[in-house]
Amino acid sequence: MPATEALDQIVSQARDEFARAADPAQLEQAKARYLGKSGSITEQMKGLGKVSPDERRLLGAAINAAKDQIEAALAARREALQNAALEAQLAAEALDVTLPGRGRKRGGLHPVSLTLERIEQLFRSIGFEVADGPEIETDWHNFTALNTPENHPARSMHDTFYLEDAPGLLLRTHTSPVQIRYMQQHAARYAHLERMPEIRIIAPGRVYRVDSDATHSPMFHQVEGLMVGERVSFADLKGVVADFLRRYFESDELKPRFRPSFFPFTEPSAEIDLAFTSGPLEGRWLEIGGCGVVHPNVLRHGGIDPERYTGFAFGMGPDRLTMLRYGIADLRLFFDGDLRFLAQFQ
Ligand code: 2U9
Repeated sequence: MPATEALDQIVSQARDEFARAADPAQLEQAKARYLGKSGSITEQMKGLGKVSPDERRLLGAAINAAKDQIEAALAARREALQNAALEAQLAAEALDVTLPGRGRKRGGLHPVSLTLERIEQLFRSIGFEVADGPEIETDWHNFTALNTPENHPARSMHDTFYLEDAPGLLLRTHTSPVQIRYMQQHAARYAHLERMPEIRIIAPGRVYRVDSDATHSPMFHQVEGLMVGERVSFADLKGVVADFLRRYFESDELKPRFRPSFFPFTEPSAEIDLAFTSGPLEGRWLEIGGCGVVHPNVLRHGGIDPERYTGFAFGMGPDRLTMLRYGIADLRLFFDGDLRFLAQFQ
């Protein structure tokens, strides 16, 4: 075969192979077979030494022309593969810039948080401080200090969540232990004074009981109040609670009722009921909470002399207060986390 024909064949073979290369790696391998150290073109070059000078000039020019053609084909295929890769990447990462944005919705407070803030504000305005404490409590702070006897049903596993691996610890069943801790600190802090300043606090927060249905959740909220001082009486309690309810419901059209009851930590004790004298809830008595004069044993556990100081305490359910204020029938709506419900309070 004449040398130029052989070169034409090599060029057309190279073009075919480059076209078949599906990716840059395959293309580089094909290139080596023609332009590499022992590639076809290189082999042709080596043969030049064996021919006469005249022939060498002609053949050399022909080989160089073939090499140029192969290099051009290689460059064209390289560019084609690069373009294809770019197209594929663009297709895979395609963005529809005409889609509407997702936006960023404004968050808001949970309805029960709104109620707690409102309660705190109302009590601050009459000189009460807001106190808090741990949700994991000792049996002593939650029950013993509150005059709750060893055999009281509230202490049973059916009513209280106990910590399995920590004897003596439980999830607080009321916020009362906050008041015990506060009394102890307050009594110690002012022990040097002739007379202890009055205690006026509320303790809002989460509490836990083994209970779950339409009106009970294993976690719910409580706000308790405590006032201790010389000559603090049940009359003060009635005034503070009645005033709070009128301001909370923004209505003078309501009647609070103090119905005799029993709690281990207060004596005497009362349930707080409420009736509206107008509006959709008119005439029905609603249970709002409990209250009483702090039991002498409880004051003693708080480090306070019950011969000298007296106090009142009350407890209310902010979940219940929120339901009444907004007319909500099912407590579980508060804890399901459904934004369609929760967003209505913003
Ligand atoms: C101390 C002393 C006494 C707080 C009180 C109640 C009555 C009461 C309920 C309200 C709604 C529980 O969450 S609820 O179901 N609370 O009935 N709470 S007297 O008495 C105290 C608190 C602290 C040191």
